[in-house]
Amino acid sequence: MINSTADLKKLDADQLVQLSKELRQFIIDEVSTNPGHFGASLGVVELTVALHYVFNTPYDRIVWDVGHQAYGHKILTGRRDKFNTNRKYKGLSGFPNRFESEYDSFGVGHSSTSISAALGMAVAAKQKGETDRNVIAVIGDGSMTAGLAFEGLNNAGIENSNILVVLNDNHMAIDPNVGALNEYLLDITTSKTYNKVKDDVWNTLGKIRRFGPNTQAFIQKIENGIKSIILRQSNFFEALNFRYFGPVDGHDIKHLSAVLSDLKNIQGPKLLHCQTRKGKGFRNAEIDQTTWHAPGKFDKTTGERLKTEPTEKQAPKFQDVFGHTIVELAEKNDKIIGITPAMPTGSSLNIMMEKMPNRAFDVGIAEQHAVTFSAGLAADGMMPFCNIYSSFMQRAYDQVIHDTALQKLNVVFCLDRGGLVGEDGATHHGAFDLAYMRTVPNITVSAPLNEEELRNLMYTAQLPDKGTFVIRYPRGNGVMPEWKTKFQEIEIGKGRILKQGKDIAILSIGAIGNQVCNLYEKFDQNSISVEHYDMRFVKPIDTNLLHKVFSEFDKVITIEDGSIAGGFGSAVLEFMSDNNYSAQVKRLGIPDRFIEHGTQQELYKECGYDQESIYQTVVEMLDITTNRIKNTEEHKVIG
Ligand SMILES: Cc1ncc(C[n+]2csc(CCOP(=O)(O)OP(=O)(O)O)c2C)c(N)n1
Repeated sequence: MINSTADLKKLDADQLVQLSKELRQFIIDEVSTNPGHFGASLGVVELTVALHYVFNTPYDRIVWDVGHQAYGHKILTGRRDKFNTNRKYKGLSGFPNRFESEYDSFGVGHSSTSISAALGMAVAAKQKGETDRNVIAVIGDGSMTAGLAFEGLNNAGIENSNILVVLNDNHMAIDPNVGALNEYLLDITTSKTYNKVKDDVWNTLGKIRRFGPNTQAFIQKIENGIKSIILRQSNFFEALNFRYFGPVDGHDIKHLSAVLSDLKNIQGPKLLHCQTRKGKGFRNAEIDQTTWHAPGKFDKTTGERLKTEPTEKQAPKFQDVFGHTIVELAEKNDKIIGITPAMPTGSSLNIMMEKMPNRAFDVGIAEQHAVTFSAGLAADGMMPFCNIYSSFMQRAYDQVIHDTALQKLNVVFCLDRGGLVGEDGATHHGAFDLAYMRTVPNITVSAPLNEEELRNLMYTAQLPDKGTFVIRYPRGNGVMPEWKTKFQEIEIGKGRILKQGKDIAILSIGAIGNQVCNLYEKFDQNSISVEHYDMRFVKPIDTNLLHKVFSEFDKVITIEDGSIAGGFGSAVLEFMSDNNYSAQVKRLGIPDRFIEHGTQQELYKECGYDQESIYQTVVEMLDITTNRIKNTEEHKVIG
C-alpha cells in the first residue's frame, strides 16, 4: 500500500511491524532475481521505516552513508515499481542519487561522507532560518572508521547544529569490521559501568515526552548531572560534544520509532547508537555476512546462491591472480607486506591474510591511512603492496604524491577495478587513475594485458629500488586459464608489439587490449592490416616505440579503459606534438562525462570502445583516407 511516505504516516505503530516484514520480503524477492547489495539493506529495514515514519522527509534530510543499504528507502519513497530496474542500464541507480529522487538528499557510493554532508545541510538550514529542519546521517560502524567521518564528528561537535547521527552498528564492513573503534563499540554494549549509566540516562530520557515544552531545560538538567560527569569522560562521542543515546535494538521498530520521536525534540548534535544484524531475516545472509553483502542471484526459498559453475578452462579473476601472486612473492621476499583498506575479500588479499596473518593488514575503510601507512613501512625498509580499488584511491591522491612519490618510496599500489566496473555505476568506475597518476613525478604507471603480465609486473615492482609503482587492472576475469606462469622481469617503460600490420596502428593499454586481440581474425578476413601494440606503461611511456609508430603510420588509434581527458591517449598526443609528428590520431576511452551503470559490455559500447566500435573506428579511419584520396583526384580532374 505504500506508494509514498504520506501513505506510511497513515499507519499506526502496530502496522509498522507488518510493513517491515513486507518490505524485507520485497527486498528478498527483488534482489534474488536482480542482484545487488543485500545484507546491508535487510539490516536497516526497521530503521528505514522508522526514520521515514517519524521524520518529515524529504523536508527533513536523511543522508545515507555509502548508500548500499538504501534499497528500503528507495522502495518506500516512490520507486517500488521501478525497483526491478535497480542497477540495470538506464534503470535505477544502486545508490542514492540526487537526480533520481528528492528523497535522495545526497549522492553517495563511497563511504564516510554522511556526517560532513549532513552537517553542511544542518548549517545551511540554520543560515536560511529553517530551524525546524532535521538532518539525519545514517552511518555504519565500518564507515565510521574513516578519517572523513571523524573530521565530520569533530566539526559537528562545535557547530551546535541540529544533526542526528544514527550509528548503525553491526560489527561488519563487507568483511568483519576492524580497529579500536570496533572494539570500543563492542565494549560500550557490554561494559557494566557503562550500561548502568546508560540505563539511568534512558530512564530519565523516557520521561522526556511528559515534560513537553520544557524538554530543553530537562536535558540541561541531565547534562549537568550524571551524564556530563560520567558519560563525557567515558564516552567517545560525548567527548566530542555529541549527546550519545543507546545502544538500542535496531530491529525493535516500535521502540526505535519512539526513541527517534524523542530525539527529534532535542537540539544540537546527537548520536543514536543502533545495533542491528547484517542480513537480518534471511538465514544464510545472517550467517555468512561477507558473501551475502552482494551475493548475486539466489534461490529465495532454499537460500542457495545460483552460481554459474566455472568451466574448467575459465580464466581467473584478476583479483585472484593478485591474491595468489602476492603470497608467492612474499614467500620469497620477506619484506613484502599486504595492505587493504577494508576490502580483503574484494581484493583477494584475504588469501594472504589467511596464509600470512602477520604480514597482511586490513586497516579499515581508510584509504588515506592505507597509503601513508604503506609509505611508512617503505620508509623503514619494507616492501608494501597496497591494494585499493581505483575509484577509492581518488581519496588518497595527496598521500600518493606527498607521502610516497615525493619521497621516492618503494610502494606498490595495486589498483583493482580500474576502468568501467559495470552495475555499481558512476561512483565506482575507475575512470580517472591513469590520468591522475601519470601527472605525478617519480612514479611508474602500468596496466597488464593479462594474468601473465600482472604477475610479471608484480614481480618487477618488488625488485630493489623500483620506486613508487602503480599496477592497475580491471574488475572481472582475465583471459588465461593457465595463468601460473614463471616470473620474468619486465623492463620499465617498455611496450611490446602483438601484431604486425601496415594500414593503421592501434596502441592499447591494459586488459582492454584484449578486445583488439579478439578482432585480429576479423581484420585479416577483411584484409585490414592492423599493427597492434600493448603499451604496458603509461608512465614512463615507451618513446622508442612511439617514434617507430609515428614514423611508420599516419593513422593511429589509442584505446584505454579510462578517461580520455588526460589519460593514455593524451600522453600519446603530447608525445606526437612534442616530437613534431603529425598523424591522424583517434582516442578511444571514457568520454568527459560521468558514465552511469549497466553491464561492462553495455558501457563499453556506450563509450565507443567495445569490440564492434573499435572495428568500426578502424574502418571509418581507413575510409576517411580513401575518401580523401578520391576527393583530391576529383579536384584534379575538375581543375
Ligand atoms: C571510500 C570507500 N571505500 C570502500 C568502500 C567499499 N565498501 C562498500 S560498503 C563497505 C562496508 C561498509 O560497512 P558499514 O558502513 O559498516 O555498513 P554495513 O555494510 O555493515 O551496513 C565498504 C568497505 C566504499 N564504498 N567506499
